[in-house]
Amino acid sequence: NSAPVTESRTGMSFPSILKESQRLLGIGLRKKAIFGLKNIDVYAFGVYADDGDVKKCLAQKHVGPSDSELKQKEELRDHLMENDIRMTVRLQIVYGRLSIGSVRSAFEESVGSRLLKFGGYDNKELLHRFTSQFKDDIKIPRGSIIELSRDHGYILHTTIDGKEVGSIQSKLLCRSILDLYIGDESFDQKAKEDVESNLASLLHK
Ligand code: DAO
Ligand code: DAO
Ligand code: DAO
Repeated sequence: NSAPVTESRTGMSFPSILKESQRLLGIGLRKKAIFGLKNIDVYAFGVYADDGDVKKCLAQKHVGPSDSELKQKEELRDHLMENDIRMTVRLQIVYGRLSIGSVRSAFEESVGSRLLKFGGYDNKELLHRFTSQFKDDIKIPRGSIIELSRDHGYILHTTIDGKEVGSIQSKLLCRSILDLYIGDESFDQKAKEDVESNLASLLHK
């Protein structure tokens, strides 16, 4: 079935198939506390993976039959994040007043914490050099669509409203970005659980 799926809290609608072969596996919501007071809904996100790549990869994956169902699901999710599977995280902006400065600092904080977690990589200067490329004149009003796509060879492509703004080859960066959305401390537990259930059902097909 190919009907779009709506994120219930924001009403943002996600196509069930992207780039012809990437299937929607989970959706979630990124919130942010501002001034330690109020939680704003920043964007809704959808996580996609290439069907063929996933099937090939799951076919090679041996899940311990004696492991609990939960453990099996976690293993599948880890496997998805670690391997050379084409994936996309699609962000649909909800908060209409994002400044590029706040995007830079959120990026440095969230992505920075994961680079440290997976790479032991704590180069603030480099991160800052990277985010300084987010030009002040970029506009991301409500409804803007940012896609972060991992291509074969661990190349991360970033597009805003369909226009490529950059690409970088780094397994560590791809892993770090995916961890924000479907890792153990995902922005939204529901997205992570959706992905686990969908992978498990693909495995048992
Ligand atoms: O602009 O003052 C403000 C508050 C908004 C903070 C939101 C930060 C979240 C940014 C991540 C966006 C990535 C597209
Ligand atoms: O929500 O903290 C977060 C992570 C946001 C990652 C978004 C990357 C956006 C990169 C393009 C921005 C260009 C202004
Ligand atoms: O991938 O093994 C590697 C090398 C590490 C490169 C990390 C680059 C991170 C720099 C910040 C970029 C944020 C997009």
